Amino acid sequence: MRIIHNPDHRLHTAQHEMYRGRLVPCHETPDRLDHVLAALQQRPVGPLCTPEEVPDAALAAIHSPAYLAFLAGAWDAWVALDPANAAFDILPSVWPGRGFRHDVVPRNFAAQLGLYAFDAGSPMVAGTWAAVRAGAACAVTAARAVTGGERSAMALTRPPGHHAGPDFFGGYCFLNNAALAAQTLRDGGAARVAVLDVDYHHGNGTQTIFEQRADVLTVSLHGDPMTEYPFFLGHADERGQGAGQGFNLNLPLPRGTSADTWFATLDHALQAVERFRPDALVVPLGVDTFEGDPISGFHLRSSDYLRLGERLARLGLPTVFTMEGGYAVADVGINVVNVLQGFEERTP
Ligand code: Q9C
Ligand code: ZN
Repeated sequence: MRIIHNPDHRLHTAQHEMYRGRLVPCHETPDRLDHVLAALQQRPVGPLCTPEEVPDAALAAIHSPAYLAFLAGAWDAWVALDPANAAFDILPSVWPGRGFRHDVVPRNFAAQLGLYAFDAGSPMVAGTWAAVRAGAACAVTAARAVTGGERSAMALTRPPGHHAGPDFFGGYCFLNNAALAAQTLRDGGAARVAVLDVDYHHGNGTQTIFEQRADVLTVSLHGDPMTEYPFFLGHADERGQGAGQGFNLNLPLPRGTSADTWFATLDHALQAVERFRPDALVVPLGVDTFEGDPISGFHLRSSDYLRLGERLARLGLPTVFTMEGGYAVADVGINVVNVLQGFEERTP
């Protein structure tokens, strides 16, 4: 398996996220990726590469021009609000709730932040845009490798991507790496692409990006949004819209779900993927389903990730993995590399 890692991920190092009335240290930290790279040194599952240059047009296939321009200019606009802002992370504090307009982009940058953000837990810093652009390049490069004949590749990057939509950020995500990979596979000749999201949290951004399309099936296995983040999407009755009707599948599970129940539900997800007869697969891989994860509530053990990799490989599809959540930092490397090793061992 080819591993495309993001050499610029450390440029995105933020201080705080807003949680229940206070600023708490970020869960999504650079050492998450360092642990995966260290685990790969112990157990190399394939060549480690850096991303190719990716034109802005590739990003524009998934994200709106106004949103991309907002992200690119965010830090300068933040500091222009007040030079003292340079010492602080960018976080929003006002949103256009129900009754407000979403079709006018205010000139005030604090207002723009609220228009494009859906939470106050996803800080941006001076290097965020450079880091997420390089991350998107990892996703596109990984998908191109698979289009070019590699059986599988992983975009090993942070920050993650699956909560980011066409024109919104949140859940630590800014550009949707899994969607960029899926679109690159489509452009490379795959007529149908399946996305199977195994992160603890519902992949709301990916669902929203593809919900009107029949050429990309989105399936997500996640904590029930009645109690779990991102709360406002991810229910079982969301089956896609318009031409995409029937091409989204949500499998919500209660907080506290055991590994046995999780794998039984994964079987349903795998059957839905097989029925779709895709030409390629994208797996947004979050290991926040781990029993030791500090912000999640499933009970997978490290050995379960070997099993997950084997199950995914059994589909026999060209596969791109993207790195999503997982916050039990010291175990993130073992768990991610277990998935990749399980996948490789099942690959003929
Ligand atoms: N203090 C991903 O796993 N808020 N995003 C949790 C805990 C947001 C998770 C609050 C969780 C986002 C990619
Ligand atoms: Zn997650």
